Amino acid sequence: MTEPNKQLSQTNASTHLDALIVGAGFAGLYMLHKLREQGLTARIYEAGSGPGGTWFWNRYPGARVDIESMQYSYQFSEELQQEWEWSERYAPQAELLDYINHVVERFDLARDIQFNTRIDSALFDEANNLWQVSASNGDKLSAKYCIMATGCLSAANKPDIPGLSSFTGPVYHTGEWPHEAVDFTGKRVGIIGTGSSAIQAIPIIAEQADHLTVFQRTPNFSVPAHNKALDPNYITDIKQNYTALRDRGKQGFTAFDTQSNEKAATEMTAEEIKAELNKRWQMGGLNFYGGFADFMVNQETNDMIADFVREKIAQKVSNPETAKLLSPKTVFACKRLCADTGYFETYNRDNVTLVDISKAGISTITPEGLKVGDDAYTFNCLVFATGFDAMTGSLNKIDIRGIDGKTLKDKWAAGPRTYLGLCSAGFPNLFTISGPGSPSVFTNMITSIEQHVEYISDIITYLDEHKLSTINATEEAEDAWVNHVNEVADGTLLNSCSSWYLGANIPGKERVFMPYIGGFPPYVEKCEEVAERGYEGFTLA
Ligand code: NA7
Repeated sequence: MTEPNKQLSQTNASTHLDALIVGAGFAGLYMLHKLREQGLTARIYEAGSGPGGTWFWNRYPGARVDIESMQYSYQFSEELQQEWEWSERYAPQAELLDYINHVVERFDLARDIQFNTRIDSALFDEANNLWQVSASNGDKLSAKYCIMATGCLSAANKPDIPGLSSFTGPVYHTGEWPHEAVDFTGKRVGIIGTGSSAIQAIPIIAEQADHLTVFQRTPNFSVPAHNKALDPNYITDIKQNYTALRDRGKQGFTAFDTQSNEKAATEMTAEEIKAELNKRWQMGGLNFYGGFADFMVNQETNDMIADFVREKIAQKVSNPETAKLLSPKTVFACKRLCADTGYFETYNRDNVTLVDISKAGISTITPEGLKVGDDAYTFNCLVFATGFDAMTGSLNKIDIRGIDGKTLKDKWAAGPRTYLGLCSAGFPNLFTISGPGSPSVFTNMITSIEQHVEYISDIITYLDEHKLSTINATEEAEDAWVNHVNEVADGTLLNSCSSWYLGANIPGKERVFMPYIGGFPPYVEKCEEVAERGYEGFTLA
């Protein structure tokens, strides 16, 4: 370990750190704070010009979190959770960014963050047990630990459609939205994609634009968010009992409190089922997941929920043909459930057109629009709401080489392989926060991030206390974990469609269910068991 609390005043060539952290989102920021508390030298490298990760980049109209703000926040600091005031049930992007900036200031984090700089490569130096790292600004660093806090949904998916460069108007991607407000007033807009981002953006763009054309490949299930201003009494009540809410959250499958019904639909009467569906629809948002314990594994239950949502869509959309096109045919929640504000109703507007591209596909982008088969559509602005190369995209952009110079990208060519979503065999002292193979996107990300950060921090303390240099997952433990992750996914209905969970949205990407879908509590239990057994499944040297 280097000198305790030694701070790096500025970046320079050949800096040595105890830990290098990549990414200044929720994960990287808490990791930095935690390691500093341990007396380690740590520094974040961040590609963006500010902190925030997802909430720094996704500034599209309507961007907001789909987990209730009172739960989608850090819980490591009681003072922080008491002092921060959320204004809405689901915080909008700007407020989330304010919160993140407040955290940065409160814990004095900015002095150890290098913004506007990408990490290009991280090579494990076996002779010295150090990571040798190069950054886009020319910095060369060595670090004992390399911590990838690169996010699950941070590498934008930009489909390579012929003719794109010929388009004469502005082109936007929801995940890389400009910092200045984009005004669509009087414009004709085309938007590709109907996932969560599009479902949030479409109602707002439709209100501004002269005309909006939505190009849909696959319709998505969406339930009303029922967003609203938060009642101060409600906030006070939660703050007085915050620990209880957080505990309930951590005991739940998704690591947030959905007031879940523990019963499977098969254990309920027809009246109880009807009442539960109506109750969940009224609650709105991702609380909908908490309705029936068996919705991911029982086809009949899943069909019944799917039919209920399809009926709601039919009631909301006046044109039956449009309603049919907007009705998903897949398993309910096979793609991540969306939470909307007036999404389906937007298609009742005269200035909105839905175009089905599931059969013909977009053949070419033209200077004034695009073509689907032989049909031409014209617009002045084009929005890609086409999502992300999830879970592995950002890691694969970095040249990461472990023992014997093997690259992580090659190792993961047939799908990511990790032990607990934290480490990959052959890459000692390299950690991924909420990496593939961890519950991550199936949970409240902030709670999962905190669990990972604290776990990594404990590992580092353990290594220091036992005067050990490296921790490396064994191939056997990794194989067993990968098999377990696959088995759990295979036992559900969720690998039946082309979702980003499977990497199926990216041409050429291996189809492997990437997140761990066994639930937050069993995952934490497994991590604790591993630690109690002296980090079973890892080689400590
Ligand atoms: P998503 O959910 O991956 O949605 C992307 C959308 O873009 C989806 O409708 C895709 O259709 C569509 N898409 C992607 N590539 C193409 C091409 N090449 N042509 C036409 N349409 C395409 O991304 P979001 O940003 O909305 O949300 C990501 C997550 O962020 C979300 O799940 C929440 O967790 C928050 P497809 O379904 O692949 O047919």
